[in-house]
Amino acid sequence: MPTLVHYDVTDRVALLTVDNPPVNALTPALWNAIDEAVARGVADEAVDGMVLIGAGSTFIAGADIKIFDTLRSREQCLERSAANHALLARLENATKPLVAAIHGNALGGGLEVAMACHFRIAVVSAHVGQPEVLLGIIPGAGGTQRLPRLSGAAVALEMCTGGKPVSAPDALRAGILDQVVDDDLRAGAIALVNTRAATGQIRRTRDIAITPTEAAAGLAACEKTRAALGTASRGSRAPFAVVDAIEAALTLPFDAGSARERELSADCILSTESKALRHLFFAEREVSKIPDIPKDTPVAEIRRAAVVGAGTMGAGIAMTYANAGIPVLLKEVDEAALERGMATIRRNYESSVAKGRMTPDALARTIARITPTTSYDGFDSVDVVVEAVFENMDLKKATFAELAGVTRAECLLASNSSTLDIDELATASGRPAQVIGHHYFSPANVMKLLEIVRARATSKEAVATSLTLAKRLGKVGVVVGNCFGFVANRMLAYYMREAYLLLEEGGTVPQIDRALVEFGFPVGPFGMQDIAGIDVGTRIRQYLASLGKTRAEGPQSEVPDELFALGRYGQKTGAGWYKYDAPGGRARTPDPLIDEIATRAAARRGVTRGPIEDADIVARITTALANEGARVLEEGYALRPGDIDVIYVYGFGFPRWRGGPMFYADTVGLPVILARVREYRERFGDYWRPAPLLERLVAEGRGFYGQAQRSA
Ligand code: 3H9
Repeated sequence: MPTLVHYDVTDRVALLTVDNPPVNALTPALWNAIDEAVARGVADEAVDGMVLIGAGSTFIAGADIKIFDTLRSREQCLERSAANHALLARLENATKPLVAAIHGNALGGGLEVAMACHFRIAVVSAHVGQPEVLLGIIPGAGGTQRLPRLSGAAVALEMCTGGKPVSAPDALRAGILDQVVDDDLRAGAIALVNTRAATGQIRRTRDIAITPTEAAAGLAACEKTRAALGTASRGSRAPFAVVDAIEAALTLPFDAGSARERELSADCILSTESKALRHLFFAEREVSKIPDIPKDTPVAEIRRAAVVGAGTMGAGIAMTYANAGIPVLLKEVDEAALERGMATIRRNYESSVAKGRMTPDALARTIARITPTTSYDGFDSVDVVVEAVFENMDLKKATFAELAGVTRAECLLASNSSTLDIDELATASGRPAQVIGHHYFSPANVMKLLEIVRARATSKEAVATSLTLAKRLGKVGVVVGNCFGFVANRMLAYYMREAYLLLEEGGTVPQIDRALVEFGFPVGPFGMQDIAGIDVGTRIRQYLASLGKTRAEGPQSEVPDELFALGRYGQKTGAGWYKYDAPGGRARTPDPLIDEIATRAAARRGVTRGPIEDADIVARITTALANEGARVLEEGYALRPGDIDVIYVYGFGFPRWRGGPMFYADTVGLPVILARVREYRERFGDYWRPAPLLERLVAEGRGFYGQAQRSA
């Protein structure tokens, strides 16, 4: 068994060094080891005080998140948190000064342990936080009771409901820390123990009194936070539980408040919301692990980049590189197109400055990293080129052939295509090992998803480089296979097919959008398409039709093509699925014309329109996603169900707290999903074919994540 807490005595101070790589997460064994080390320090006559410090890159980053899966009942949760509370009370009751020395992060249970110590010192670069709410839980080891006593209720509410860590200097100002040092943390902590030990000082956070005035202000802050959460945290329960627990800190003695925290915490741990968020925590980290690409695969350094095409996507991609500090050439065919692209970029940055998100200096520095050009000059010194020209195979092939001639042999050649075959582009380049898809989502400088499309001949180095680059660009890179639409848009075609058909069957645009927004999407399918542009989808449909193909099996609604024919492309033309106050405007109103068009389209297909329940809308759309997701998985275009979940959460705003379309399907139950697919097949036709993987999992009584599934 490795030693989880090392015990060394220096200058009559016991250094208790937590050593549980990679992030010193609190497992039950580590909790016990800390308990024992503190007890040893108290009993050690050669010791006047103790420092709790972390080995490696961080203090304690919180409870081991995997542990929550082992807690199956309320009783188990209550028992575990009562044990943790008791342990922290023992630390706090230590009769010699105990100092937490923080570097890296003190998060969740890590900050809770630190707050049970008598004093806290940190290096200036450290951060402290209570991010539990991002996992659908609340601080469950006294954080909701100790933090308001140190920082006041307002700061505690902000930290615990938002989950964002605060810097050491801010934490010092808020009273969470007692001292911040520039460098030698260990020496600073030992000195702090010695001064406190010399004067016999011990400060127990639990004993800090909350005055009636502070309590009244805190209760008002609780009400205000609840009201703000009412609109901001749709469907998410944990932030409200946090407020309830902090309210208990303000109104009850410490032990009673702690008991309330334990109850609220237990309910959250067992919630589906928390299971979904915990699943995503690990799924997001799993996406960068590719089974046949070892960790030590060489990764090219990206010092300079180029983007070809300064349309909406190209401009956004250039901004992404510039924001990450990477100089980027932005190429267009002529000065006019280039100037349009640069104007978009300038407008975007200026709007960030106007909103206070960027300083004018930063704007100047960042935009200076983008060099507009109409030639390939300088392409021989870039490490990556992203092709973002018009979605046309011949044009893209010609571009790749040119790029191979003007770049160095090792330069990565990435295509931002959302639909075209990357293998064809790879062949056209004559350098297939370097060719890969980098599929950004609009707006490219904002959306965090990057689909990394691995074509037949793409080298392992190109994939590994792309994953590392994605992180540097602030994106979540997910490696997918080279099928039509890749993973995100291939599944989206089924989502949109159902949205159009539901409209023809009698749903309305505002109703379908509202049902999906109430489910948790930030925007419904029609609102989303009005933003992206109805013309984009129609052009892809037309291109496919010319090849004798369709995006999704089943009936192709003619309604979107009719809107296209009317010049209703969405927000940009002032009308699409909705009417807008002006071209480019956002204030929208429903348009009765859509119902007329849908009624005619339904009549042509012999569909009788009638009322549809919101629940049926959600069921149809989420079932379509899960069924197609199962096919994508079985065909190997996504490596794991979690990859699909991450794609949908980051690419399309699938509600995080539902875990993504595959996790959500498991929570509904795959037998229920399969029964729906079969029912839809009866009602609508054979295009509703159950995915073989779905049928097999149901037959085996398993879910996408391997767990047992209840029967329908
Ligand atoms: C809590 O504390 C509840 C308490 O209130 C109640 C207590 C009873 N557990 O992110 P990285 C793994 S809830 C298990 O890539 P970075 C992670 O999976 C917890 N594993 O590194 C990865 O593994 P792998 C509250 C964890 O440098 C590896 O460590 N705390 C945990 O980009 C490296 O992680 C949090 O929510 C964990 N707690 O970022 C903090 N943390 O290499 C969660 C990390 O196999 N953690 N791992 O893929 C983080 O925010 C980031 O990991 C951190 C480092 C900022 C610390």
